[in-house]
Amino acid sequence: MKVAVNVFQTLFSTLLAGSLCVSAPVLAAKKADFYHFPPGFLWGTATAAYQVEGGIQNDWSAAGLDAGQAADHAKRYEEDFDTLEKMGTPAYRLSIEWAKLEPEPGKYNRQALEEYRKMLKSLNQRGIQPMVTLFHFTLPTWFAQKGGWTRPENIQDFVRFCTWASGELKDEVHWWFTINEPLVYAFKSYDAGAWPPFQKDRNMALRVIKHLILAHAEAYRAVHAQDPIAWVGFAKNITLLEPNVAGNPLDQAMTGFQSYLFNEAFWDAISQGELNFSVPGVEPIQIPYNKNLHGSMDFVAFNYYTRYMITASGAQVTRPGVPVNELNWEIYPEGLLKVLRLAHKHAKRLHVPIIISENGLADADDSQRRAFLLQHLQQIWQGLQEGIPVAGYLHWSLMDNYEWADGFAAKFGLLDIQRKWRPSGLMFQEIVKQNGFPAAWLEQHPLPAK
Ligand code: IFM
Repeated sequence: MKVAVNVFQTLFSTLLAGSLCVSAPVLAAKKADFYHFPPGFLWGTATAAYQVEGGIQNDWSAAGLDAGQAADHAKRYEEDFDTLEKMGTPAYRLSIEWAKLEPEPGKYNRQALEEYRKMLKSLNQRGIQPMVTLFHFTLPTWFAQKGGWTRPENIQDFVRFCTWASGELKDEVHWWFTINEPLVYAFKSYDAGAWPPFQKDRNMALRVIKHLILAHAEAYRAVHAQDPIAWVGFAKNITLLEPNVAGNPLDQAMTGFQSYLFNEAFWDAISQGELNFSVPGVEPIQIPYNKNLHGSMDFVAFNYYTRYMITASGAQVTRPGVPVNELNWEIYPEGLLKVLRLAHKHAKRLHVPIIISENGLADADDSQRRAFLLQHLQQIWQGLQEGIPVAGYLHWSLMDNYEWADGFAAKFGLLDIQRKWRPSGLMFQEIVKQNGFPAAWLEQHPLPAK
């Protein structure tokens, strides 16, 4: 394991050295015959426990959003890891289910722990680096019942869990993500009322964001206390937000505000160690300087899926006629490069590398996924040419799974739920093998309209 970490450190040093030589100016898009990625690039796929494992009881199942057997991964993980080995990906991002591991406050389920240890060992034995998320949208019911993330005093429960889990699993895991997509979670659960606990209270959503920032900082320190050389970060969803009418100052102002709140505030809080966010009409988020928060990320990780256009009223819209996936999310590969440049601003402050911790689309008949993959990878390659230190790309997802409130209808897998490889899965395997792809593939796989 330590060897793998050192290899990675070398890759980072090389990437970071490159990023210092090529400073911020945006270079003209380059053309290549073959899009080569750097040696040691971390290719991988990503999943989350509740979406794939099956048989989990937590706040979602208690609320009637039961994933049931999900993708049955708890029973089929060896077969799934055989698939990962065939795919040749050196990394795999998964989550461990807090509700399973700590069914009652402070009482840990050793059997569940040993099962995860077996899974993680199996990945390591295959030479696949596990990257483990500690909170990926789902909670133990006892934690949800005591107010979840709405109460600052509950943060300590999460920190206790992180201390225990990272201490127990530190021989198998060197990559930790404290939290997945904190802003998506806060707004879906407390503003849109679409996810448990189905509240519609914007001030509460902002309070939850504040508590998640503080929880991340404490969890980051807790994991480092167990394993000082671990890589610890969190996965931020970055949806590119742009003014609906480019020259309209009201659209621009609203975009600036939303973009700061949704995309940058969390990163800023970490790189500055404090946050003062206030706009009229909603509760401010105020975090005075906190040394545990300051610098609490060893890599900048983001999940990129789509872009929304912002109107003066704050609506997030998709322009008619643009290519979309089955969930009506715009397919906008150029947005990935824009987001990489934004992430680079924050990564540079802390001198850390960047990982694309999720990217993918819902595409049941796999007619768009190959073009999507190639076009997004081309943008990453361009970012690398600009000196942006991108260390890895994790595709969401390995196999079709439970897509939250959309259930099983949205199919994000490189494999389907029966584990049949889709053509895009085979293409990803080839890309990983060649550590890149011929430019001709881009022409051979144009993006079809849906
Ligand atoms: O399925 C989700 C995942 O849990 C978090 N990121 C976005 C994915 C697709 O919606």
